[in-house]
Parts: sequence; C-alpha cells; structure tokens
Amino acid sequence: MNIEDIRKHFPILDQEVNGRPLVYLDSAATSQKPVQVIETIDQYYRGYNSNVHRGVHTLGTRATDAYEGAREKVRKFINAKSIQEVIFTRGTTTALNTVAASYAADNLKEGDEIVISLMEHHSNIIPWQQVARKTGATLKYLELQEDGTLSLDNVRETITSNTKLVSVTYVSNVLGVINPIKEIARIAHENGAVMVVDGAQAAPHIKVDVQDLDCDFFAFSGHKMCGPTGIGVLYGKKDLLEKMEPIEFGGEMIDFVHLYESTWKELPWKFEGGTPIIAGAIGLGAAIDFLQQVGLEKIEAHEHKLAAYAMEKMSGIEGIKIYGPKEAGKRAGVITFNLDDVHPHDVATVLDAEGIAVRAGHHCAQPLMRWLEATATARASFYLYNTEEDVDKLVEGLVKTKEYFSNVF
Ligand code: 7TS
Repeated sequence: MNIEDIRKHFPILDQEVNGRPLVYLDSAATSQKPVQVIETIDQYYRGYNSNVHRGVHTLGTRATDAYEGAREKVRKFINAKSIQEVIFTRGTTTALNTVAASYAADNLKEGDEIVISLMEHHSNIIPWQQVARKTGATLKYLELQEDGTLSLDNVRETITSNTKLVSVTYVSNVLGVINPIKEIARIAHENGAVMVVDGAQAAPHIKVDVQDLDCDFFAFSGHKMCGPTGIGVLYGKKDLLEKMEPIEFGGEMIDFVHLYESTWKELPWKFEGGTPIIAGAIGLGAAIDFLQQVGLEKIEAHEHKLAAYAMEKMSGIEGIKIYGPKEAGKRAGVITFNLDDVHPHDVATVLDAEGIAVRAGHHCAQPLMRWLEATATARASFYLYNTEEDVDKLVEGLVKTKEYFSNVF
C-alpha cells in the first residue's frame, strides 16, 4: 500500500478545517481510524450485537467468537505465548493501574524500591506513587542525559537488589525517545525485579515482541493504533498473572459464588469482571489486521523518514527550540518544540486556523516538563497517513505564527 492508498482508508482526513485541508499531527494523543475499523464496529452493532460468554444463542456465539478472535489477534501481534496472557482493559492507564493495584500492592513492602524514569507519562508515575504510599516502598527515578535519553550506566546504578519493580516507557510521548527496553529488562531481572513496560507509544509504531523483550508486563491502548477508544491490553507472563488477585469483582470473572466466598475463572477472564468491551476489542482486532496489512516495519520506516525530514525543516526556523535527541534515528515520529517566547497554546491556535492540528500543554508529563525547564510545549506527532507535504505545511504555519507574533509585540 502506498501513502495515497493508505490515506484513502481514513475518511476523516479528507476534510477542510477552518477553510484549509486538515493536517492531522496529533496521533500521539489519538490516531485516526481506518474504514475497516469503523465498518467492523458498525457490523457488530447492526448484525450480531450480543453479550459474550453466556448462553447458547447464535448471536451470542458470534459475538463471543469475534471477541475471543480479537484476543488471538492481539496475542500474535505482540507474540505472547498464550491468549491467557492477554487481558483486555480500558487502555494503558487501566492496564498499569491493574499491575500496581494487584501485583505491586500485594508483593511490595517497606524497604523495597520501585524504579521509573523522569520521562514517564502520568499514567506510569501516579500508580507507583500510590503503591509506594500504601506499601512503604520507595520510588526512585532514572535520570535523563542531556539529550533526554536514558543511560544504561545510570540504569545499572539505580536498579539494585532492593528494586522489586521497574516500569519504563518504550517510547516517550514527549521526546519521541525509544528506550532500550530489552537491556533494562535484563538488568531488572539480574536484580530480581519485575519489568513493566508502558507500550502506549510503541505498539502503534514499532514491532513489539514481548518474548524477545522478556518483559513481565506490557500495557498499550487501542485508540493510538487505529483502534477505537475504551479498549487496551495488559500483557502479563502467565506465572505472574496466575498468582495475582483480580482487582474488579462481579459478573464474568467468577467460577463459583458461595455465600461467603467465591472462586475465580481461569486466565485471562478472572481479570475481566463485568460485561467486557466487546465492540472495542473487535474493533482493535480490525485495527491490528489493518496495521499488519500495511506492515509494522514499513510504518516504522515511514515515521523515521518523516521525523528526519521534519527535524531538518523545522531546525531551519529561527527561534525554534526542539526538545530531545537531534539524531532522527533515536526517536519515533514525535517532535516537541517551542517557538521563541510564543506560548505553545498560541502556536497551536494559529496552526489550527491553518487547518493544522498539534497538541500543546504539558502532555501529561509534568516531571519531564520541569526537567526540560518548560511549563508547556507544542508537539507534532506523525503516523502512517502523514506526508512530507504535511511537514511542509507545519513549517509554513510556524513561519506564519512567528510573523504574526512579531507584529503583535
Ligand atoms: N503512556 C504513554 C506513554 C502515553 O503517551 C499515554 C497517552 C498513556 C500512557 C495513557 O494512555 P491512555 O490511552 O490510557 O490515556 N498519551 C497521550 C498524549 O501524549 N496525549 O494525549 C494522550
């Protein structure tokens, strides 16, 4: 599929915003959805909407087959050993909170250490703060080098035999940095700690192999990878998940309910209390089919090329400050920047008038913002449907923004 073919699959891109063709550069917040995903959800609601795992009627069986079929697609997508290791959640946030509230809350105690990094999204900070508060464990941070990358020396110094859990993002949603997860997992294991990976910005963009990474838990969201909102995945190694307690109790997740005690279903269903996110999971399955049809390697290469092109073009704008590594090879398709003293919200507003969607703010990473000594930044993020022309329009928009504000002040 070439880029024109890919774009044809995304009807939303073919529209004008504020009288200009839409340039969507906010895929790190949420990606657009191809027709396959929209139609798959539509077909479910029109054709076989039904609850799953109960009863024997035909629609129920079709819905169950589609829901469990989506789980198998996810298993293959991340190369998990078994579908028992694939838990559907509401998204990355819920997946990370599940590990914190179940595994960490039950296994950590005073004197134990949790290691995360300074570049984490709030969803990979606050659950561990809560665990630390409740268990008496200590939260420690991996430091960043000058260009915003992690150093393995610092990883080796920070992770010790007291470390019981390490949780690091695979790809930063602010700096686009790709972290050496496999090496960090090895260091965590050498010290007897479990390795949790926030894969929210990785799963959409790079081929993930949880067995090769040898991580213990891996969390990601469907909506950032062409799927619907409200669905995500927690991968966990079976031997760990088996020992963990569910965090939501009720229908769907039980085997037998007695008056004063109950038993749980086997994995992965013991972690999916209540009616599951049926349409979401089926939609995520369609998104995975689409991404595989295009090819993850191709998507990754396309984004690296676009990021390199954007870095080169944007660096030419006088007064721009681009955060993170200069080498495009070290980053995914995310470019965070500030333009002179113009507030990033103003940058985003002027760009919006040009039909260009970027995000401005702290990107749910306030500790990283403090480290960058910025209260806020603007961020352009690319996906498989973006083109060099989109980058050119962004650069033109930024030049206009500069001119506009130099006339105002
Ligand atoms: N982790 C990372 C690295 C993220 O980028 C995000 C969302 C999350 C966790 C949380 O994912 P959720 O699907 O549970 O919300 N990041 C962003 C962003 O960069 N802009 O909007 C949401």
